[in-house]
Amino acid sequence: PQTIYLKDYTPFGWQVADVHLTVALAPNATRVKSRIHFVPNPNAPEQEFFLHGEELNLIRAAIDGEEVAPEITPQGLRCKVPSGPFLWESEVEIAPAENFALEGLYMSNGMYCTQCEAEGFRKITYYPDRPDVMATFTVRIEGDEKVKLSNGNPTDSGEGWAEWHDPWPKPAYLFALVAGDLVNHPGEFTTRSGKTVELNIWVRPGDEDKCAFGMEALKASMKWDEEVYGREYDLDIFNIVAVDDFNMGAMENKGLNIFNSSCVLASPETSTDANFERIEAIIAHEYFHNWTGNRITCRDWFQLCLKEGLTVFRDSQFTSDMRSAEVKRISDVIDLRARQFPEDQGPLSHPVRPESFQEINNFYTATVYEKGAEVIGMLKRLVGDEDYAKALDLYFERHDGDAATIEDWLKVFEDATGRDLAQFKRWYSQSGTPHLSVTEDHADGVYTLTFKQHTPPTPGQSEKAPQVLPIAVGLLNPNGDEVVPTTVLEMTEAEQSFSFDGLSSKPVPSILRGFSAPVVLERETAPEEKRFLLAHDTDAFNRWEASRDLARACLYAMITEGAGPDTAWIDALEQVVRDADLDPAFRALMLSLPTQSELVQMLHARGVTPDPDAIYAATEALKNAMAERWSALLPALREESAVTAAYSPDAEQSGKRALGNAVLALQTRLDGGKAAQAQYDAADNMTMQLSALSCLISAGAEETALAAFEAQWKDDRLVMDKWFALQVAATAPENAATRAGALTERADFDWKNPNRFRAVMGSLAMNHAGFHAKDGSGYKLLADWLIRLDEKNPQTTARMCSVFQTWKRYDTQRQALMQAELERIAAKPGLSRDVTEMVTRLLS
Ligand code: BAL
Ligand code: ZN
Repeated sequence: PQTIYLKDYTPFGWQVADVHLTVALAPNATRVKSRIHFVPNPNAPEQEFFLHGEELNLIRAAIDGEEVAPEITPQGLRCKVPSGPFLWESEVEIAPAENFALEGLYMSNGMYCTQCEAEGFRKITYYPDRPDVMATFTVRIEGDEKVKLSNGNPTDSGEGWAEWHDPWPKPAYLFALVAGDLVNHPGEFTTRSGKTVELNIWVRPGDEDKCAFGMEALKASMKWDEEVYGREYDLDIFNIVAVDDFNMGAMENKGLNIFNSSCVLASPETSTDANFERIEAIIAHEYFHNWTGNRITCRDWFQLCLKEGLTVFRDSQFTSDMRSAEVKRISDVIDLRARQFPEDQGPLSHPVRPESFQEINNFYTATVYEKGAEVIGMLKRLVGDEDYAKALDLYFERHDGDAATIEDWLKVFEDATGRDLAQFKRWYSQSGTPHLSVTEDHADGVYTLTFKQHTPPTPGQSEKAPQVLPIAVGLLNPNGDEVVPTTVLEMTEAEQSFSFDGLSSKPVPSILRGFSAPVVLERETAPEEKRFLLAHDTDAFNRWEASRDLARACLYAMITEGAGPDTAWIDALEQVVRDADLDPAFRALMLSLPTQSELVQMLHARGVTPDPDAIYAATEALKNAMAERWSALLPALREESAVTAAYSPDAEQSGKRALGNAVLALQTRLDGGKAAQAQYDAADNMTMQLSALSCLISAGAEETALAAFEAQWKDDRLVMDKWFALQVAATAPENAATRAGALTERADFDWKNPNRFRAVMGSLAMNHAGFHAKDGSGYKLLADWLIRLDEKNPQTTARMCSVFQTWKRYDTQRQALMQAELERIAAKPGLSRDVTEMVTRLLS
């Protein structure tokens, strides 16, 4: 496959004045006619006229009304064109019913829908399918389907046809079309300038009762973006459509957002609290793209983080405002460490703005999204809230209607704040996770912290330069009072000291408050100091982190030295967990132990080969010790966290349920599932039902509940995804691969549906010791299915290959087994470009 480089960027030779499409729908023979006005681009070098196009059957092409015979290649077509402006017309035929890649125009449960980002539009018609070519679109849809939707505003319709016009110039990746027998949940929003916007969530008949929450989340997002970023909606209508077969979570097509049904449909009976929160965040994320992504888009796909990092940052701000900012921050860091850190520290490591790719779909990663958002968080911390707001205003003012770059983005901050961001820009070009170490000194009333940073080499980058690190620090005196409130130290050197005067006694530092930079903090601290911070730190993140550090240290000793559980930590934690003045959601997070992925990273960083079975055994032993030590406390905690009011997915109730269910998991270790069975039987919402089921599976006491759950929910695809997933994720490691394999034998294992495939195979990878079973059965099962799925859906297959990204960290036997599976995948004849790139990088 061809490698594409950022340095080779060249503008397209023509601008597109407007696009008219007529799409005549038929499952196996949809006809797409295009009429496109091209005008030579004065800012582009001379070039041949090339339009992208893949898997299209060209029926006719004409220039200014005269038929032409272009040269067709697997990637598109070349044609001789006039030197001035001209009208291009083409007609192609495509088969949406045979499109299982779910890119371009395809069918899902009888409805037509599209996914064009990144490069799917070229599977619909011949076009310069690149984000810097922006045009207005007029779309006519012909077909018998009751509902026919496209971008922009509806302009006209009649029996068997509907027309839409999008007045905002956009790249082709934001094109969308939906047609089907759908029903809508309507709503309305009045913008701050008094314009009424029609809102709809379109679903399959039967799902109408699962739209109300999404609609409220949409309205809240629209209001929030006006209040916080001054951004108003710009069309008469905003449509959301739920689709069952979808590769990603959702897509921000202009005025017509298409959602994986799992990311929009919600009801208390079928969705967990976590589902509700995620749905709220994704609806906000896609809506926020209307400005950060659509009105201002990316010049090329290397700039993906320009819209994704910023929009993830914005949606995390939104969730922080809607719920608890502290809980959101801790949850984001758990996620960053579980997904982005391993990526940044392994063979798939790449900069937030990559400089080359073969298949752009492989770069919709935690690095581009989540580290991209962290970079913006650091920028905001460095310039301050006021200057951040000034810079964003300037960004919207200066670049509205542009296809912009990271250079444009940083220039706005430089111009708005007078700062030089040349060094800060390394966050976009340098891959890898910086390690930050710190030593302290106290003499003559002066307390000094000395930091050292270094970033280990990553693929293609052996030498690393120092990054700009905003290090938020607070100091506590020995009584636990804060003597220096949170202060941001700006580190720019490889080694740098910062001093604080007037401190007669040596303070206790709270370093990297709020996880102010995405680094690995290396600091050997006495357990007493950690317990002190656990008890006294005013920064919620660092309070949580102090406990996490103690848990990591305890598990390290258990794994490597066969030590027993750290009862001093368990007792210190108890004080926090039983503190009724603290948010129950925070207390629930305090109860969660380091993820297996986090432990693998820690062991690897300390030169210990991680043994998945030992990690599992130590974690189990620690949980058992917590349960036993707190046997009297647990029932009281569950009572305290009981919710008696009618179900609401709000932060308050869901926090209580999170605490209660974390406690239930511990209780199950003492009673073998008795309390869990009682909760299962009494549950009237999915959060309580599913947590109870999870506990029963962990206890090996699930047979009755599992069957009851299946009988109750067999007709609900999204709930059954949970049933599939939980059995594999929560089962004992020795059963995981067998169980996953057995589930794939079922008639309702619809493996072409990405949600169902991920429910089983993604959960297998999540069952760490199960996936890494010594006999290689987990690896083999997954590889068998990846090979099979690649023939239908390369994008989902390629994403799932990343579960092998830590393969070189394990013992030689496991390494050899994983390498063999990766090589088996690589050797598959006809392997997709997507998967070829992934396995090549993994094996390099
Ligand atoms: N643009 C792809 C889906 C998302 O990030 O919103
Ligand atoms: Zn996005």
